[in-house]
Amino acid sequence: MGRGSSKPAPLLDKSQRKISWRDKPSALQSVNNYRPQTEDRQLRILVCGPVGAGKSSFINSVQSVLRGRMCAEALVAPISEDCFTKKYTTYKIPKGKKGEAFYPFVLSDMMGLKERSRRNRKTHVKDVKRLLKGHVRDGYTFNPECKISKEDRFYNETPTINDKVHVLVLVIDANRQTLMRKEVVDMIQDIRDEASDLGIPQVVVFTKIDELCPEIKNDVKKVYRSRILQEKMQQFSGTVGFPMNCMFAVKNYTNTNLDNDTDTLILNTLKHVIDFGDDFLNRMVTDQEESSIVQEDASTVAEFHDVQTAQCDVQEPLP
Ligand SMILES: Nc1nc2c(ncn2[C@@H]2O[C@H](COP(=O)(O)OP(=O)(O)OP(=O)(O)O)[C@@H](O)[C@H]2O)c(=O)[nH]1
Ligand SMILES: [Mg+2]
Repeated sequence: MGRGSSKPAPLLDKSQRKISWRDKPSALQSVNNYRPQTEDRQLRILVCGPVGAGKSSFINSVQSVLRGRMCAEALVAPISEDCFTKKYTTYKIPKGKKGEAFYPFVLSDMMGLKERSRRNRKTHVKDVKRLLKGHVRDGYTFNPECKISKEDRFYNETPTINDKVHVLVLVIDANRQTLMRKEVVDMIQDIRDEASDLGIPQVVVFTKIDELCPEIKNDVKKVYRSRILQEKMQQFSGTVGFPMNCMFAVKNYTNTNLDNDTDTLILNTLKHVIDFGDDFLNRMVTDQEESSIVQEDASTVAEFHDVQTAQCDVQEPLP
């Protein structure tokens, strides 16, 4: 608190998160070292959230950090554009210079949530539900008027574990979260409920923190010391019922050059997202393996039963 002033200081004494700002190489290394427990498995991160919150920019930022150069594969809205992303698109990130291999996680981008009619909102939530279960193929264009039908060529009747979503990232504009319309908050809660029913972990990523206060704009390392950001997170946590330890903040790359601190913050967030998703992916794989063992056991019992019945059929009648 400043002397003689009732206004609280913009910075908290202590950072609310531990981030090794000087150790970007080990943050990068830990993302580079990530491998799902089972080979051929791919971790799917679904990036969801209100229109214009910075979803596509977040995907580009993650790509930029991992590739060490600015990437703009996911098209980003010019400031005035509303609902810019309309297609469900999954981004793979090449690993290594020659692009021969990819990271074992993908980021899926989708149309933003906005305050439409009640019917349109319900449609959107139904689409997200199908996305979470892996029923929507890449390239699907969202239609607010009707959910994807089972006859649609982008409908996937038999999703594999890799098609399903393993972690849901809710991207929220830190400057607008309190202005979010009730309809959008309701949609977020409905989507959360769907994800929770499926056991999918959820993470919130606050964006545009550089516009939130001059302290962060001047030095992104102050992010978790910013009083206003902490307040925003707490408000959001209260409104939407999100635990604080599942909430993170990033400054997306817009038109700036890459810098170590912004990279470190994005990597730190990404690592948490991967960890949450990986726990769920492993659980899914274990459940699937167990259910296939149960199925195998059941068919072994059935085969044994068939053999016994056949043996009984050929037994000589007792004298
Ligand atoms: N200053 C600042 N601007 C950002 C940040 N993230 C995104 N933006 C800007 O916000 C605008 C919207 O970004 P997008 O990434 O297109 O947002 P979106 O959520 O994908 O938008 P829709 O696809 O329309 O739902 C763009 O003009 C971005 O440059 C950020 O962290 N800081
Ligand atoms: Mg977008």
